[in-house]
Amino acid sequence: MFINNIVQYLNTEFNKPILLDCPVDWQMNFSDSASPAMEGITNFHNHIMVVICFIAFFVGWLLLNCILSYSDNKISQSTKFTHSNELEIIWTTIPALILLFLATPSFTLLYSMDELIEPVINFKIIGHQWYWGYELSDYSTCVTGNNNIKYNCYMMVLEGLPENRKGYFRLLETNRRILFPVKTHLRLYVTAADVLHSWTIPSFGLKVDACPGRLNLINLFIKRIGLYFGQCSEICGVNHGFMPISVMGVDVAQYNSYIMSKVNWIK
Ligand SMILES: [Cu+2]
Repeated sequence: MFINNIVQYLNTEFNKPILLDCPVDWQMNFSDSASPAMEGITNFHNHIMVVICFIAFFVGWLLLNCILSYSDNKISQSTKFTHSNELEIIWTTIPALILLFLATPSFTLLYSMDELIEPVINFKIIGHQWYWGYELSDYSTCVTGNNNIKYNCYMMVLEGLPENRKGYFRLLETNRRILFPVKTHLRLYVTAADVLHSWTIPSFGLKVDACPGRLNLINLFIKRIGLYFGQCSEICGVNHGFMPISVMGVDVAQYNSYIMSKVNWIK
């Protein structure tokens, strides 16, 4: 009963809901990446895990050796060892080199995510207690010669989902899905109307604080068509867990026809 025309439009277009990036039971790893930023994060995670495993095993081995060598019956041998310049140099330089080895890709990733690229579309995101509001102004005006597109996305309750509920997710579906074109540079402006919120989509590697009175901007480049989910990630009140984000990445042509069809769709 809450299904609006966007969902219907998408469903008729694709003939079925596309399920690419939903969370799965007992998920251990990241969501599949859908943006260069998330690819970078996943690669960095893999890189750092190698170092973490090495350190964990090495420190574990050292501890075990200490326990075995410094036992009561060997204490006379170990007390003779008091000082070593060589050892101090080694245990200072090696961790410093490891930190350098981690810092280089970390900063590279951080600054590459902050890079400002001329966006095709500017999109405003406003956090409310407890739903998300969206605004598209420049692009819709440009394409349609008309007004802004503004809408709010509320979570769909279980009873609001379609009959069979197949392909729909409890606590993740919204009455309207945000539509983004893929392979297009987007810029998101994130703010809040009341308290702190955080707009998050794990598959995009995005997490932007929505602060009242402040505009945070972030770039987004979606690499593939799909349905992406996220949730508010800054505790914002009693219904914080019930303001999900549902994004559909579609072809540019499809996106344009959607914008054209929404010329008078202003709320
Ligand atoms: Cu929240």
